[in-house]
Amino acid sequence: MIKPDGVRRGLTPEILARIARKGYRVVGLKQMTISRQTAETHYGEHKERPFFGELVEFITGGPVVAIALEGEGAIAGWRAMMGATNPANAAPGTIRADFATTTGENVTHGSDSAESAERELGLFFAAGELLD
Ligand code: DAT
Ligand code: MG
Repeated sequence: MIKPDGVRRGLTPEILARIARKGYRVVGLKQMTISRQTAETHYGEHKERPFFGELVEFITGGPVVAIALEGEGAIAGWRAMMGATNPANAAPGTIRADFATTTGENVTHGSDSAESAERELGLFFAAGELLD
């Protein structure tokens, strides 16, 4: 997902270009504004954390671009392309190192496991919106 800061800053084409260069196939793509309820479900694992309220405000605060990627090792590979959660710790050349300065607004999201990917794809896409 391209988060609201990335969309607002016009980074969508740059990020899609990186995905294309890497070779992942885009099987779903849509710009959308996430409801509060969907955001709270999406980030449910963090609901006891002190930053949860801010996180939900941020992610619902403007349109995001939800992207369903397909490819060998795409889950770990996309997380590697994003870099560490805190941009200060992200390796040079990663999206978060190149485009972000704060953990709270770190430009992109990526599912962290097959189970999360399945759950998150279900939150953001209806079955008919994904290519076979
Ligand atoms: P990731 O997005 O790398 O999977 P995460 O699941 O630990 O990281 O956290 C989800 C998001 O929550 C993260 O992208 C930004 C925000 N976040 C995490 N830790 C934070 C912190 N200490 N302060 C503020 N926001 C934080
Ligand atoms: Mg996470």
